[in-house]
Formats: sequence, C-alpha cells, structure tokens
Amino acid sequence: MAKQFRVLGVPLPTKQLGDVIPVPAVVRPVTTTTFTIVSSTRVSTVPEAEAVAGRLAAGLSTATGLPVTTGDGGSIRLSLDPGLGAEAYRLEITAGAVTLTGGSPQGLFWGVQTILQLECGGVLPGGVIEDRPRFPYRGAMLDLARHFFTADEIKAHIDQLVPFKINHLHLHLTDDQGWRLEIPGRPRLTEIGGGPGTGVDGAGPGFLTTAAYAEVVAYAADRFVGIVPEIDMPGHVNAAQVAYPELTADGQPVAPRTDTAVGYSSLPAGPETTYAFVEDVIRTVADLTPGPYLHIGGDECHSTPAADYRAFLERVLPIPAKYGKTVIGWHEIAAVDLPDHVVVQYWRPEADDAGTARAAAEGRRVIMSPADRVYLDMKYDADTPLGLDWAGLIGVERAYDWDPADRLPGVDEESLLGVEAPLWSETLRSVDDVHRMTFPRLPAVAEVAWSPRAARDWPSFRERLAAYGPRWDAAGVDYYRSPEIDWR
Ligand code: IFG
Repeated sequence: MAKQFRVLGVPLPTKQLGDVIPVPAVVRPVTTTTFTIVSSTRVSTVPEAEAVAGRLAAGLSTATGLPVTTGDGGSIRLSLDPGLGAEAYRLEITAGAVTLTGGSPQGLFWGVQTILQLECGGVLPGGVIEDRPRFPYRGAMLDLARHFFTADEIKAHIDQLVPFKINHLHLHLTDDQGWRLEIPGRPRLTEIGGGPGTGVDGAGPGFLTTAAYAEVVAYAADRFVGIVPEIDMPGHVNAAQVAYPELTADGQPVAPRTDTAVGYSSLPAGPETTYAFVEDVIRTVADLTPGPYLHIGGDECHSTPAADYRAFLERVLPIPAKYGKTVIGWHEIAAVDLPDHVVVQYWRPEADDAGTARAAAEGRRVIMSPADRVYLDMKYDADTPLGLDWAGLIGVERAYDWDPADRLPGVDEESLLGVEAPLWSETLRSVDDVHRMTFPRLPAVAEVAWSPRAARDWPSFRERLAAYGPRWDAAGVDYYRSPEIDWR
C-alpha cells in the first residue's frame, strides 16, 4: 500500500481528480477534500447493481489491503439513474462519502474503473466527475487465426481492456491459416483447420470449443464487454477449403497454408454449397453470440471477380439479420448496396475511401480503424522486433494524436459508431507479445474513443500514461516502455 502523506491530519491526495485514462468529460476537483478508505469502509448499492458493487469492493480491497466489502449503510454508495444515459456516470467524492450514480449497471461499472484508477494509498481525491462516452463502440480486436490464444488468455486480455472502458472485443476467428471456432455441424473446420501447426510458421494448434467460446462470451459480458465474432468471407478462406474441398471453385482439395500471403483464396459465388456453408456457420455463430454484432469480414478478396464479390455479398449480407444480428464488414463491402444497419469498418487508408463515405452518406454507421493510426501490429519504430510496417510506424503519440471525425471526408461525427484497434497476430507468439504491441497504445485509442475531443491533450495523456505504468508492472503486463513517455 503506498505511503499516505498527511498535512494537518488530512491525507494528501497523490492523485488529481482528472488523473484517469480515458480523461473524463467533466472534472470539478475540490483539492481540499479527500476520502480515505478504512477497514470499516463498505460499498452499498441497489439490488440491480450488486455485482458491480462487488467488483468495486474487491478492487479496493486488492488495492488497499483493507477488508472492503459490500453492505448496507456504507460510505461508498452506488445507485442508478437511467436519465444519465446507459454508459454515463456521475461520481462525487467528499471527505465522508463517495457517491457513484450510473445510467445503468454498465455506466456504474465504468465509474468503478475511474474510482480504481483514482485510488492511491487508500485515498481518493475530492470533487465531482460527470462522464459519458463520445462513441458507443470502443473496440479492440484479437486475431486468433494466425496465432491461437486460449480462452483463459482471452479472458486475461479482457481484464486489461476493461480499465480503459473498452466495451467490445472483436475476435478474428477464421482465416487462410486456421479456423478457430468449433462449428458442430462442420466438424472438419476445427478438426483440420484448428489442428497442430495451423498457426503462421507452424505455431498453434488450437481452437475454441463452443463451450470455451461460451465461457469467453460470459466472462466478457460480466465486464460489460461485447464479443464481436468475425467469420471472414468470401476471401481469407483457405482453412475452410482445406477442410471442405467442395468449397473450392473446382471442388479439388487445396493445401494448407501457414505463410502470411493474403488475397489468394475465395469462396466461389455460384454454387449453392457455398451458401449452405455460409448459412450453417452464420446460424451457429449467431446462436453462440448474445451480443448484437456479427462480423463477416469481406477484406482483400483479390482473387474474387468483382461481379462475384457483389453477387456473394448480396446473398450473404442479409443472412445475419435473420438471426437477429447486425452485420459489420471491412470497408470493401461498401462496393455493394448495403442492407439497412450494416456497419462498415474502415481500415486501409486511401483504399475504398469513397465507398466508405458513400455508405456513410446513405446512413450506414462506420467504425474507424485506420491502419496508420490504430493497427497495433504495426511496429512502434524501426527497432521494434515484432509487428509489420506496411501502414507505417505507429508510436504512442501517433496512436493518440488524430480524430475519427476528421479522418474521412463525408464521414462525420453522426456517421461514426466508434473506434477499434485491431491486433493481427502474424508475428505474435505469446500473451507477452500481445501485451508489448497493445500497451501502451491501446489506452491512447481508448481515450480517442471515449473522451470529448476538447478534453484530449497529448502532454496530459503522456503524464497520465506514465502514472499508469506501475499498475501494469504490478499486474505482470509486459508493456513496451516507449521512450516517448517518462515512465515512473
Ligand atoms: N490486412 C489484413 C489482415 C492482416 C493485416 C496485417 C485487414 C482487414 C493486413 N486485412 O486488415 O488479415 O493480414 O496488418
């Protein structure tokens, strides 16, 4: 527990009220006031928020070493006010009480993340925070196809995303190298596509059984994170074609591929076997996924004739809605007339920009993932051992110093659903590799996605990031100690 410093008996806050990532919308500090957590501190709440109150009590106990529990009449009080807005919260800290009001349990949970970041040495700085997200979709993506990560590793990754109020984790489940989600009606997809040596350069094996996937989805939901499963199509399908040769244009078997080339595979747009396969897979994934989104990929279909690409999408794009899901696709899908509510994920700078802008003009929502800002598999600098550099080098400031509303002409604030930081795993082999590429750039993207544009400021962010480093040290997160930051 950090040492407490006291002046005239009042412990000094070693944290300012705004020292939070992402920076809150409204911060009104009262610097003469602090709240001290003691062994009798209790967290009280309303029945709908019991689970969130439990997480706050557990978090404060871990941080302070004190036996903070939930209970009636506590000095920390959680309550709900739907009028705030689902993900919004209001936090007031006085000497005698901490009052956290959330628009929903999810809003309270984001307020809990703020409290846990403000706590230092058992002390909370006084004042009021009123906070709410700028964008509703704030995502990270993990590529399980090029290198498989287990359910436990995915859960541990979620634990490191939650402090930054990330509310979606997109799992890239299928690609040329491997198929990583069991589809009971199509067992060869994982028997073969999830087998030994299916990772890039022979890493792997692995796949998520339906039970393991259900565990991940439940774990994420308990932390108000929605899982977004991606089944990439019609390209990036070699693993599926190895498993089921009827999915190739000529019905002949294809060889497994674990190199990192892209764009060579495609489902044929003509045969009904293609659509029977797609329907089986989408129905299964939709049934396994409680969240609203289902990602159908659509990227880099360099071997799919344009007419076939359009024909395929026109057949496939309406299918997820049959199972109650909203489609997300990489921005190439904007080449076709999109059904209502389809979400376009922008990724490759200067490619299909017009398509994305047209989709936005027609009322579709856009998730911003510009590869030259938020692709976390890009090297930090020329010396970074892991990662690629086709979209350029991305240091921490470059991941921070941009705005989604300025990125694409024709795609303005109203068209933006949010921001997502993809991490492709061609060069990753472990969770440590994931941590080194993800942290500290993910918090930068999280602040872009959550905080008001006017509240963002690189000098402030880099200070707050430096103060966060010891938390990663304590959690055993092997983050990259970027020379751009004066780490504590
Ligand atoms: N582009 C490919 C990914 C991955 C990436 C690596 C998209 C949408 C390059 N498609 O990004 O599969 O290979 O940076």
